[in-house]
Amino acid sequence: MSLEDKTRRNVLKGSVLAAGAAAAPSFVLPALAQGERLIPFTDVPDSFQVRPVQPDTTHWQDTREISEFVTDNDDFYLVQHYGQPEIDNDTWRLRVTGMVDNELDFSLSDLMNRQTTERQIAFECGGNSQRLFHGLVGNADWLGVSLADILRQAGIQEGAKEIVFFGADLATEEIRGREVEKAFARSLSVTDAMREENMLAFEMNGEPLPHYHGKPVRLLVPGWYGVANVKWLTQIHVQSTRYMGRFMGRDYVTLKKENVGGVDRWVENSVTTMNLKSSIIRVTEMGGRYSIQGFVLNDGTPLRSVEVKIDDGPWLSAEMNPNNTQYSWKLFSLDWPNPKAGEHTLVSRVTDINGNVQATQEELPEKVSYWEDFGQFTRTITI
Ligand SMILES: Nc1nc2c(c(=O)[nH]1)N[C@H]1C(S)=C(S)[C@@H](COP(=O)(O)O)O[C@H]1N2
Ligand SMILES: [Mo]
Repeated sequence: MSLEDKTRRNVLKGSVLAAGAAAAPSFVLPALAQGERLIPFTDVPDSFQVRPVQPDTTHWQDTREISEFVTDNDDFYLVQHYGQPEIDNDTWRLRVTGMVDNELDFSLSDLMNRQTTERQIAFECGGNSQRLFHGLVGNADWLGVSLADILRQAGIQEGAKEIVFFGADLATEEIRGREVEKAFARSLSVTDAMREENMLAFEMNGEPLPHYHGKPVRLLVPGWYGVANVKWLTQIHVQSTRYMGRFMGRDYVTLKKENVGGVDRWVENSVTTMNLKSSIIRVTEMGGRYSIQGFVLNDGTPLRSVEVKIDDGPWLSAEMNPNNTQYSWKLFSLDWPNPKAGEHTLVSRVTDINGNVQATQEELPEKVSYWEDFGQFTRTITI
C-alpha cells in the first residue's frame, strides 16, 4: 500500500467513525460525535507531530486521538532497531534448537494448523515517555499459538536456564572494537517462557501479521514491555547460560538507585514487566459536559481503582471501560461537570489489588536512564 493510499484510507476511516460515534456507549472513548470538541492540552506544543508510518521509521500515536478500544494496525506504534527485514512467508521457517529432546522446524502453515489462541494484548515501548504523551503504545487482538505447547513438544532438558528468541533482522554492531553481525534477540528464563499466556502470533486484529509488526510470526509476552515481543521470529534456542545480547544487557537496561538489603546501590535491570501506570490522554466537551479520559497499563495484576485529581481537589474515582481485559490496556473516564473557565491541572493515579499505587514523580527512585517512565503525569488544560 502506498503512503497516499494509507492516508486516504485513514481519512475514510475517520469519517466512518465519526458517523458511527453517536451509537457508541459513553465509556468507550468515542471518536468525536457531532457537536463534540477535543479540548487542547496546553502541555502539548504546537510542534508536536506524529510521524507517518513509513518503512524503517518509528511511529507513535497521538494519544489525544485514541478513539477505539482496539488500535488500528496502521496506527499501532512502531519500533525496530535494525530496520524491517523482507521475509517471504512461503520459505519462512521457525526452528526450535538447543537443549531440547526434539529439535523442531515449522513452516507458517504448520503453525497455523495447530490449536490457536486469541488474546487482547496492549504494550508500550520501554522507552515510551511523557515527552511523547505516551504515544509508543497500542492495544490489539492477537491470534496465534501457545509458546508453552511448542516448548513442551520440544521437551526442555534438565539444566536449561534461558530461552533466546532471534529475529530475522540483522545489523553490524561494533562491540569492543570489533564489527560483528548480530540479530535482534531477547531472552526469557524458562519459567517466564513457560507462562501459559505467551503466544507466537500470526494475526493482528483479524489480518495476517503486517510486515512492520513482524510478519509472519512474532512472540508476545503479555504484561511485558514491547521489547520482549520479538518480531520476525525465526529461531527459539534453549541454553544453560544467560543470554548477554545488546537488548538484554546494554540497551533497555534501567539504571536506578535502590536499597539493596540496607545499602543504597546503583542497580541496573533489564526492562521486563510493565510498571503500574496510568495517563490522561484526552478531554472532550459536548453540550457543556466535559469528560476526562485515559489509559492504564500494567503487568496484568487486577486493579483496585483509577482516580483523577483536578487542581487541588480530592481524588475522584474514574469509571472503567467494561471492554477492559487482563492484558488489554484499561481505558477509564471521568465526568467533569461545570469546570470553571481558566487553567486547570489534571492528574491520574492507578492502584492495583495488592495496594500498589502509581508513584508520583517525587516518589520515583533516583533514575538515570530514561527507560520505564511510569510516574504520575500531570496535564494542563485551559477551559
Ligand atoms: N525482531 C525485532 N523485534 C522487535 C524489535 C526489533 O527491533 N526487532 N523491537 C522491539 C521493541 S523495542 C518494541 S517496543 C516492539 C515494538 O513492536 P511494534 O513495532 O509492533 O509496536 O518490538 C520489539 N520487537
Ligand atoms: Mo521498545
